[in-house]
This record gives sequence, C-alpha cells and structure tokens, in this order.
Amino acid sequence: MERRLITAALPYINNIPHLGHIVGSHLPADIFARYCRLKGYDVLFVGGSDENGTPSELAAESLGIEIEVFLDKMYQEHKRIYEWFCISYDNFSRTSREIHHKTTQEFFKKVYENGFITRGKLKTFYCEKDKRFLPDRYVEGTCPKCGYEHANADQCEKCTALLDAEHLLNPRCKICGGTPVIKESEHLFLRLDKLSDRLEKWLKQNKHWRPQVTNLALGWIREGLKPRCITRDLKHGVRVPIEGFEDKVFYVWFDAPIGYISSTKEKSKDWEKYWKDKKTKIYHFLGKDNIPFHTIFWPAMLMANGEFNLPYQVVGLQYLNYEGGKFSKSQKRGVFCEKLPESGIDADVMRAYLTFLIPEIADTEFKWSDFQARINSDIIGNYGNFVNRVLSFIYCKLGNNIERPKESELTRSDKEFIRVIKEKVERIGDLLESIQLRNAFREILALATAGNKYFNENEPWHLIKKDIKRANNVLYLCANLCRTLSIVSEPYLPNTAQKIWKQLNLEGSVNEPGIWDSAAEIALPETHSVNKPSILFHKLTDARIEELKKTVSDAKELKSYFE
Ligand code: B3M
Ligand code: ZN
Repeated sequence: MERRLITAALPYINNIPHLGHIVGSHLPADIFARYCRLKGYDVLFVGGSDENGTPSELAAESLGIEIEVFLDKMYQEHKRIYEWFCISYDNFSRTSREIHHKTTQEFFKKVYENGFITRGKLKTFYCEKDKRFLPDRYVEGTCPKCGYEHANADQCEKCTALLDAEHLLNPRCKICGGTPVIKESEHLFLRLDKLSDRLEKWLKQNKHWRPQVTNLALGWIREGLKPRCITRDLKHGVRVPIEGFEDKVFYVWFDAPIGYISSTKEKSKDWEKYWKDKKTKIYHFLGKDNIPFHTIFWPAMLMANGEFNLPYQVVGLQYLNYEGGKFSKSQKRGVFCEKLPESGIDADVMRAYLTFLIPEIADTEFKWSDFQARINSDIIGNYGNFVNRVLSFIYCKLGNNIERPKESELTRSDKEFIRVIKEKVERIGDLLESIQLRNAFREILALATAGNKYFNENEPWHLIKKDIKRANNVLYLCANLCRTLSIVSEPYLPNTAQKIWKQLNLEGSVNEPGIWDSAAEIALPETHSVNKPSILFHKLTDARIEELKKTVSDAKELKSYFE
C-alpha cells in the first residue's frame, strides 16, 4: 500500500499566524493529506510548533513574561486556529517537548559519529550596550546579495539567500538600535561542503519537483556550499550533548526539521515505517523562505545521519499579499486568524477562497472584493446552488423518491454527462497527485458547472408535468453527481462535504478511507430518498463584508493574551 508522510512547516510561535501562514503551508498540506486519506493510502500528517531559538525568546522578553508561560499560551492559540481551519493534523507537537530534545540529540550524535561535524570559529554579533550575543533575528542589516535593508543575520527574507553574520552590511541591534560588533567563539559546523556532490546528484534526480524549487537549490550548490554553523550562544533551546558545549544550544534550523521526526514518534509506535521504509514518500509543504532549508540543509542533515529517508517532494509556496501590499498588524491591514472564530465566518468559505489564492507559482493577493465575488458566484452560485436545487427538487417535486434508471433508458445526453464526470474525476485525481491544488479545485467547480448545465438543458420543471420517469432519471443522475462532488471536494471543504453527504442520506461518512476510487461511479442505492435539504452557504452581502473586514483586520495585541 502507498504510504505517505506529510508535513507542514513548523510555525514559530513568537506570534499569531496570519493568513499567509495558513495558505503557505498548513492548508495545502491539509488538502493533500485529506486527498491521500480518501485514496486509502497509509497517511500521517504531522506538524508542531517551533519553540526554540530566538523568536520566542525575543517575544517573551519583550512582554516581560516567563518563556514557558508565553509558549504554552501561544501553542494553545496556534492549535485553536488550525483546528478552526480544520487542518487535520494527526499530531501537532511542540519542539519544547522532551521527546524532541532527545530525538535531536540522538540525531546529532549519529551525524557527529559519521564525521560530518567539525569545530570552528563563528563570528557572531555582540552588542556591547546590551552585553549579550545577538541571535540572528536580533540583528537587522542590508543583504549583500540583493540590497534589501531588513535582512536578518542568517537569512534575507526578500531574496531567500542564506547569509553569514559577518557579511551583513550596516548591521543594527534590534534591541537598542546601536551597531553591534563581531565576536568570535567556538562552534560546531555541519560539513555541507562534503555533501555537495551527493546533494546535487539527488536534486537532479528529483524530476517530479517544481523546476522553480530545484533551480533555487541548484543555484545555491553552484555558489558553493560551506560548512554551516549549527550551534548558538542562547539560553533557550536543545542542549548540545558534547563536552565543552554545555552552555550552547542548537541553531533553531538544526532542531526544527527534526521536529517532523519527533512529532511522528510521539504519535505512532510504528513511526519508523514512515521514516525508514524506502517505500514511504515524504512530502514537505512550506513557504518560500524555507526552501533552502528543506532542499539543502535538511536533506544534508539526513544524508549525514544516514538513518532516514530523504524528502520525496518539497512543495515550496510563494507569499500572500493583502490588498496591494503586505499584511500589517499595526496598520490593521490583513486578516488576522485569531479573529476568525468570533467573526462567524464559515471555515469552508475561508478555505475555498484561500484555495484560489494558494501561491503555487507566484505571489497572490487577498482582496475583499474578489473574496465576495468568487464566493458568491463560484462557491454559492455554482457549487452550492447545484446541490441545493437538486436535493430540493427531489424532496419537494418528486415525492422524495428517486430510482436508478435502467441502462437502456439512458439518453445520449445522460451518457455524455456520465462520461464527463468520469473524465473530470480522473483529471482531478491526477492534478491532486501532482499537487496542483488550485487547478484541481477549478476542475471540481467545473464539475458543478457541468451539473448545472445538464440540469438546465433537461428542464426538469417541465418534465415533471409531462414525463415523470424522465424527470426521475435526470434527478437521479444529478443526485449522483452530488455524491461525487461531496467526495472530491472533501479535501477542500470538509464540513460542507459532510453536510452534503448527510443531506444525501448516505450511510457512513464521506471520509471513508479509499472512497475516492468510487467517486465517479453511479453509486446511489437503486431507490433512494434524501434528507430535508438546507442551504449550504449564506450569500456575502456588502454589509456582511464590511462587518467581517472590521472584525478580522483588528489584530489582538500579543500583550492582551497575558492580562
Ligand atoms: N519555523 C520558519 C517559519 O515559521 C520555521 C519553519 C521550520 S520548518 C522545520 O516560517
Ligand atoms: Zn537579499
């Protein structure tokens, strides 16, 4: 049986996630995981919060609270938000947990024994005013590669280049604004240089990757890989289990991806099959700034360790913008996730619009007018309306009874309709297999369009007056398409899919593992009646949009979580 381990990047929990995080990893990973479960594959979808390193230290410090208190609260809040979005994690762990610390240390020991670790001097920033070593994110400066003025000491967010502190131009301490100095101290380095050839060969073998992702990775290899420092002078993090390094912790990007392993371990006794059985495929979903870590650094760690599978697919997503600019909490520009639960918006409606915006190829943009238009026309007017009119017709006009037409009764147009459904479902499956999530969703909506067209052309409102048998046949096939739609849309609209399933009065649930393969079949019982249909969505009026906008753009102050 096909086995797949699916991961979404572990979010830093120094802040509350915004829509960009949802659409850039959790949602696409969830859609794919749900699809894989419907296919009946052995699936595990894991994630967790990235709690080590500087981002959380910084945030807790600025609020003046104990880091543990801060982390517990943020973890709960993250979890609540992903649950609201129906992100179907099998496990959402924490990198502060003991299992993760142990797993990281064991992982490291193996890498060390295998000869891929070397000692060396690292130049890091030290602030003489604040009397401390400055973590990468406490320093801001100009990127030597692209000139972006707000690059961190270890990475430029703009061009995604990985940086060394000493090359950052015009550095500034984020705590006091002063100019930090460079100091040297002894650290451990991962020998990326020794793995360069193997990485290159492996990257070139991965023909099923998106060329953008492969090309970025090959570009870094061409620039030349140097040993990369994996320790830091911080208080908070995973301790380095080596003499002489007792007061250092691992660089957060060393321990974070190992979080995928510890989350799997925490969930399943059988965890090794997901990581060591060569037949398992590992899929990582992440934002574009995380691409170098997942295509070079993490695979190099795995190669150096030698015990685990390499990623099968790295899905790197671009960024989401907001109304012609960036999300900004202070300017109240954006959709802030902590406000969604209380806004009363339907999670599936948000998921649907976000699906249109998954930045698979280029950056995309959240626009309220577009949100309103697409939900009202594509989701409500097309998809929702098809299901509702079919079920209402059966319930009200056909005495709530439909019977399967005999093969001989099928007209040319019926046969064509059945054929189109088969063809589209196959296409949707192919697109999902190759993780073209937006295109697959487009095809699902096209299926609803085909349903509406068939319904309109057959004019069942006339048929009931002159040919009731024919009306039955048309509605039976339409109801059957509702079943198809319920299944194929489950990965995207899980609550709605389940509602349709219930309204259709079908047994069990739409989440049955393996159900996908019957999606295109004529599978309603020979004679069937439905449950009382009810509306699936409420239209988004201008007033409703205004109200939503007001609620969700007003982000909560981090401070207020601790009052
Ligand atoms: N925490 C960066 C981020 O939240 C980082 C990802 C880790 S994935 C192993 O975007
Ligand atoms: Zn740059």
